[in-house]
This record gives sequence, C-alpha cells and structure tokens, in this order.
Amino acid sequence: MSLGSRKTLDGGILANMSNPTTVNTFKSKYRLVETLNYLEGKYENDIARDVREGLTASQKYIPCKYFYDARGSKLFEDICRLPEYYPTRTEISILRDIAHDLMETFAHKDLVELGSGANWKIRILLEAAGESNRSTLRYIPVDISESAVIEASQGLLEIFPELDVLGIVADFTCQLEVLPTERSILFLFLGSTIGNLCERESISFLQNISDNMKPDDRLLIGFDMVKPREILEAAYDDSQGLTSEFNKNILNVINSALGADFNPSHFEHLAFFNEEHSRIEMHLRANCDFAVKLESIGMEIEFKKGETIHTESSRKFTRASIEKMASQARLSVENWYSDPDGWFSIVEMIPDRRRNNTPLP
Ligand code: AVJ
Repeated sequence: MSLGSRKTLDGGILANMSNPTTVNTFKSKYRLVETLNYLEGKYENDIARDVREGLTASQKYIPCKYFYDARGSKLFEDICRLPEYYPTRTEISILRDIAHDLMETFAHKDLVELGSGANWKIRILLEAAGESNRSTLRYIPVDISESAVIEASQGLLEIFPELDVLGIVADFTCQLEVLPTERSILFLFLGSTIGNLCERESISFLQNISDNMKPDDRLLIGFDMVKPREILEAAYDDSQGLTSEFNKNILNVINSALGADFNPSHFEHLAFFNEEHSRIEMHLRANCDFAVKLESIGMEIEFKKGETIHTESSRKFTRASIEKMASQARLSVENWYSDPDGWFSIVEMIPDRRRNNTPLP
C-alpha cells in the first residue's frame, strides 16, 4: 500500500485519496481553475471487480455508474430534453421557484454538487445568487465523468468569470472524504440520483453525509415521486430510442475498459416499473445465444436467449418513504418543495442531532 492509501468499506483500496491528478488547469478572468481526479487507477480496479462480480451473479447485473463515459453523459443530457422524460424539467421548475430564497444570503460558502453532470441546474442557483455572492462562494462539482466536470466548469466560467470553481472527479458514494471542509457547505444531490442507490445504500450514504455535516451545513436532495405506471415507463422507454442507446452504451464502456467483445445489437432495451420495490428497472435482454470474452479479466460469459443484464434501478419515492429514510439516516426534513402535480420533490435536510446516534427500534 502506498503512502496515503486506505481501505474502503467494501474492501477496495484507494490509492489516490491524498494524491489526486490535476487533469485540467486553466485561467478564468480572475482565477486559476483546477480539476482534481481522485478516480485514476481506482476506476480500472473497480470496474474489473464490479463486472466480474455482476456477470457471474445468477441475475446478471452491471452497476449503473458505468453508463457515464463521455458518450453516456452526452446521451443522458439528450434524454433530459425528451418530452417523455419529465424529471429534469420538473425539478428545474422547482429550482427556479426556490432559487432566490435559497441563494440571496449565500456568501463565503461552498456549493458541493454530488453527481453534477451538466451545469443546467447550478446555473439557475448561481444566477439567483447575484454577482456579489457569486464572487465569494465556491462551486465544487463532483462527478465520475471527467469530461462532464471539465465541460460544466468551463461553461460556467464563461458566464460567471468571477466564480471560484474546484472540479472533483470522484465516486461520491465512497470518496466523500476528499471534499474540503473549511467552509459551510450546501450539498446538492439533485436529479433523483439517490434513486440509483438501493434502500440500504441510500441510508448509509445519507448517514455518512449527515455525520460529516457541520452545524451550518445544509443538504438539498431531489426525489422522483411515484406516479402512474404509463408515465414512469414512457420516461424510460422513449419513442426516439435514446434511452435504449444509453442503456446499450454501458456495453461499449465495458468493451473499452476490459477488452470485451460485447455486440450491443445482441441485446434489446427493457424498462418496466417494479411496483413491489417501487423502482423502474432497466435491463438488456439477449436476443440469441452467444458468449462474450472479457480479455483483461480473463473471462468468458455465456448468454442464453431471453436472459437479462440488470443495468439500472431508479427508485420512485413517496413523502412517507422519504421521511422514513431521512430519519433512519439521522436527518430531519427542514423544507419540502414540489411541483403542482407532485411529480418531483426537492427536500432540504439537516442533521438530526436530537437523536444522538441511537439507532431506531
Ligand atoms: C440520472 C439516475 C436520475 O434514473 O432517471 C435516465 C438515469 N436512466 N434514463 C434516472 C436514467 C434512464 C436517471 N438518473
């Protein structure tokens, strides 16, 4: 183990926690802008382990974080503009409503966006902050996609040259320790990205944030709410086939990361609402029998016609399920914002110090 490396909860080794690579440095009008990559080296390890585990399970699966290479991040942006994909525009309409109140006194603090992706949402908040607040705050986008972090930062600095940006390329589910803590933080976890974590993972993730929050810190989370099945399923199986392309792109990511020979045309896109687990599931279903070689992990995996790879779960929430999760994670709900139809919610949470870390019965 090299200096500064540590073991993660899941037994992996993080070699770069104190040694990020600076991947991009450029000058805005006022400042030097840096992007730090904490994933380098770790990503290759993780994807090999995750794919080996996922493709040998009885229900084959691939973790959905591997959707987001440069092409996958772009495809997701295109999905966000689809008429069927309501979450993004609904969340943005809520953000527009609350941006002013949220940002008018936001100065000398850090805005940490977990799973930042494109810069559409943060632009709304930064605009509402006004130039004088904007020149004292710092924006810290955290994303697994290096291209998304760099492009979003550069785009923002063109509009707001006075802004201080620190880009971080990291896996926010297990690398929260890399975040600076000197100043008060408003954490943003938008887009219902939390829906990608299963119940257990989301509780321990939120608990981890809660335990590390300082008294003045705040957390805003976006949740996609339960609604009629037809609306949910159309959002994940659009008529232009973009979601299908996005889903199949995960195979290209694995082909290039692990020297695999997946043929995406051997799979069909499948998306359905699993009511029991209150989640949309996306799968890739084999349309014939074949085998796939994964060169760099020395494996060959057989597929039978009709068999699926589970590529994503996207949980849908109710007010009750959110409140339950918050209390299990030692967070208390401070404010609740929704659109008129109740299709999406943005919830403000703070650590629940009263509970004093005693587990619930
Ligand atoms: C980025 C995880 C919020 O679950 O709605 C969109 C990803 N998958 N279409 C979602 C996604 C298929 C999206 N999240």
